[in-house]
Amino acid sequence: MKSMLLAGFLSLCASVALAETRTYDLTISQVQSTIGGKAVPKIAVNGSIPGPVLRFTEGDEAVIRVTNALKEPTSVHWHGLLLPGLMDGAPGFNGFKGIAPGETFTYRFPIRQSGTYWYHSHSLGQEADGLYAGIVIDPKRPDPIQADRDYVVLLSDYHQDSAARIQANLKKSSEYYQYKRRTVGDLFKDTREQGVGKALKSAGEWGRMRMLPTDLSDVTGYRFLVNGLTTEQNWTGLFKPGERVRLRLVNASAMTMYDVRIPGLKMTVVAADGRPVEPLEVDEFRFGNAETYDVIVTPTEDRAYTLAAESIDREGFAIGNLAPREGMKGEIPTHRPRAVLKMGDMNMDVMMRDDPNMDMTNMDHSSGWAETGAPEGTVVLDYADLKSLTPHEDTREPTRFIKVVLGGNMERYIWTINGRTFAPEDGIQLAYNERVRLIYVNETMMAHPLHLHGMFVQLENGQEAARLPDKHTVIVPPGQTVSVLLSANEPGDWPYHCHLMFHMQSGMMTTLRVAKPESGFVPPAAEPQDDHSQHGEGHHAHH
Ligand SMILES: [Cu+2]
Repeated sequence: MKSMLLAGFLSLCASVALAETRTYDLTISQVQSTIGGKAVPKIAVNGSIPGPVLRFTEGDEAVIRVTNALKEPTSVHWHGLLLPGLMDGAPGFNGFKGIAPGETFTYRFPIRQSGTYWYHSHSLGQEADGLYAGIVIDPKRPDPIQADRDYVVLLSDYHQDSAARIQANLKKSSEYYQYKRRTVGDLFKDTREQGVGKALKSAGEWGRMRMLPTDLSDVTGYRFLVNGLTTEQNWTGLFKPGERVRLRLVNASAMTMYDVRIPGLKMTVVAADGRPVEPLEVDEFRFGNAETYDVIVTPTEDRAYTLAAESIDREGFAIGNLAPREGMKGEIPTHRPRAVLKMGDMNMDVMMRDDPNMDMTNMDHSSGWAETGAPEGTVVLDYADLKSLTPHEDTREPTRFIKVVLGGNMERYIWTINGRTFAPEDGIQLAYNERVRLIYVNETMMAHPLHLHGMFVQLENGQEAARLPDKHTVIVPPGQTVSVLLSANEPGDWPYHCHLMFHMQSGMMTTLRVAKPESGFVPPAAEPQDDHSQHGEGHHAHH
């Protein structure tokens, strides 16, 4: 017995000795940025926007010393990483108080995973003002994804207005940045095309939802950057024809989703949110805020290929290049038409609840949001196609079903979860290791990328239970219902929020609490599956 204990102790020492400590020093400071032409104050990490890419190997001990050179508190959150709550870096959660001006906070945690992730501030509007960068973690074992070149491609949206100013403007009027909103003229045009009853009905419905039919985005005026560079500054990933190039795409934008394509190249998606998936060949994909995708491309010609990420409101492109030599530029694609939201983007259940006699049989139930404008024959990545490369160990049936209702009031620019804006005392309480189904019901006409800290959820996308894709951020399309499974195996108080910066700041955030194993917390008795109609195929039901 004693010798077994000793052997165990020695092997523990050996594994500790093998783990390498990777230390980084990051200083957060204000800089004058001239990206938009005129100098405006922005927030940088070690003087740059984005900050330095942090690299680790699975099994490393991460030591990251963050010094705050701002005049306000700051924080750094490691997006998608599995770690102890205190190290997650969200002020007000798990005893983390933020980093006061002049202070240094040392983050220290073991690296338990591999893949593409990123980090950003979780204080005030600092993330939108520039505090973001990539994280790359190599697997301990040889990487199943082999490539000749490996680039982080981080997309961000850059505004002349500070985050504080944008937030104040939206509070004044949610339409402050809406230059392309629907007008009365549009309504009369619809009336001619659709008949009076139908057009008025849809205008009335939109009015009651306090949403505008063109709510693809609520902030405009952005310049879109690739690794901090404008289109003119031309970020370039070099290749030799025939090489396999791995692109680690990170959407670090505050308020922008994109349709991403590289005309002339197929993209093979090999990882989503850092987790390997069965390789999938696509022409383009829709990219939600805070998501990451790893793709492999194999350019064979001796020419520049344009990496084009078009904002879904068609305001602009983030443009980069893959090229055999520096200074080459591919063609910039023309903009696709801006989609207009339709009846199918409204939550039918809410409408039926409000007006059970409403006849919806003659209405157009298609979704404007889903219309990418891609030419016919284009293969667009569908969430339903994502399949985990490795099987999950935990495939238990969930014993509880919890609704997470996303709501909003555009008149007051308030965004809610389960009818409430963020309050520290609210939240969802789970027992340790409980298996639950979270049912996301989007009652608004905007898509919300919902992010859970500290754990991955498994997206119920129709794949077999063991192969559901892991996600840290899930786009919930307008008016639709999406369900995910969660094994609550990371104790802590985890922020759970929309990753559109100004939605989170306007209330669309709550806490998901996972009890400690020793707490003895017992979850409420398993509920009957009364919400069955709400999950799985819920969003196909009306098509
Ligand atoms: Cu949102």
